[in-house]
Amino acid sequence: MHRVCISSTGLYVPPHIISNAELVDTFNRYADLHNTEHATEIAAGSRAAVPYSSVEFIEKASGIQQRYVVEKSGVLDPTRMRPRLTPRPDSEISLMAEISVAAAQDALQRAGKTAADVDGVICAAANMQRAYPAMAVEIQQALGITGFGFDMNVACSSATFGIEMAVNAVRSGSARAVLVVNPEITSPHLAWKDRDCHFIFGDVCTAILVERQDTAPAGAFEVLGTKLVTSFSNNIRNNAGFMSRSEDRNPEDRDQLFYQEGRKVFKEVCPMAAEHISNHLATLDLAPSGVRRFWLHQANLAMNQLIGRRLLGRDATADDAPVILNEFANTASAGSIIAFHRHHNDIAAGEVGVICSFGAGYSIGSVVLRRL
Ligand code: CO8
Repeated sequence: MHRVCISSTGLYVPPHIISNAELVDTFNRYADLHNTEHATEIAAGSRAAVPYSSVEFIEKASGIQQRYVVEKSGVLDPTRMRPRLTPRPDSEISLMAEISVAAAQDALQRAGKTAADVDGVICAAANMQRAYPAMAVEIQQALGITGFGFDMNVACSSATFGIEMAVNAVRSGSARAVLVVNPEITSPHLAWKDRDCHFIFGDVCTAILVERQDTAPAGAFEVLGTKLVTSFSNNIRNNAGFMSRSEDRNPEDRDQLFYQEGRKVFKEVCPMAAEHISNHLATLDLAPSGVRRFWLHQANLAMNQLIGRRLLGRDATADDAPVILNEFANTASAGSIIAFHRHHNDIAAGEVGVICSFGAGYSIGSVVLRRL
């Protein structure tokens, strides 16, 4: 059995920013169009009017100030409200693979490694662009990696679950190093016309290089342990799938996009996540008070504050649990990895940190790290 490290991470940030002000302006223009078009039914009570969204609500309820997206003009067109993506021929690299390669190359370069040092690619994300061939195999080929690739989806916990798979492969010796990539292109399946959730998500891609400790660069983070748990819930769901066509579904049907019971998620997931982290640390003879930093999933600022308080018995500072969702919004499984990517340089040798994801499933994954 080998000791295993996270050697480096990589980040791809999409080129377009949508501010809350731009988002709300589009939404409210859409509401006006909708309410004018359906004025008679609304007056008769047979259809509900669409109420205005507000920047103040979004910032207070979530802490999100902006989001990055792969395409902006379609999202901000009140007659469309979804990105305008151009189909690519099979001979061209697909969009998910393209952004994965960018993040993976960033991670490789930061660790001083090349494709020849890596034996596997796991593409772990909340959505895959196509059914097959696996995205990971295309990414593997584009990077020039000899070995294997496979896809996995555990929604917002995809990255941490992917890390566990990579750690197991490296620990057992079936791979020297594995790249876990998280291309989270959330904008095509977000319900931009739903006021309750139109502000929540953003696009991004992260990559994590998991490798044997004896080949890892100085300053790598040893993986002390990983712990995963799932518990079925309908409170975060998306019913789009390969049977939708045979069910004669319209891609715009509300259940073919992201939907949730946000309040219930908040109430149920926060205690689960805090307990999960404490239990995981206890199995390693560690306590939350001994953790230098928590890199938490980034869905909602108040959620992270509540989890921080439950863990530490006091308010967590930005140094205890850094926040990136103000800039990126919820980027599904990439959020905790962006927090780690942006906020790990000041961790001293010997200090311990925890990456933790939580989300649809429900699914929770934690990775306890010690800096070498
Ligand atoms: N503008 C103004 N008012 C609004 C708006 C808005 N945009 N939206 C709602 N309101 C109103 C509501 O109508 C309500 O009014 P009233 O009190 O009169 O009924 C009031 O504001 C309060 O609404 P809520 O109770 O819904 O507000 P909350 O305080 O609960 O905040 C949140 C809503 C921010 C959604 C919050 O509940 C939350 O963040 N919950 C946790 C959600 C979460 O973490 N979900 C995880 C999902 S991600 C995941 O698991 C991965 C999925 C895969 C990726 C999918 C990519 C698309």
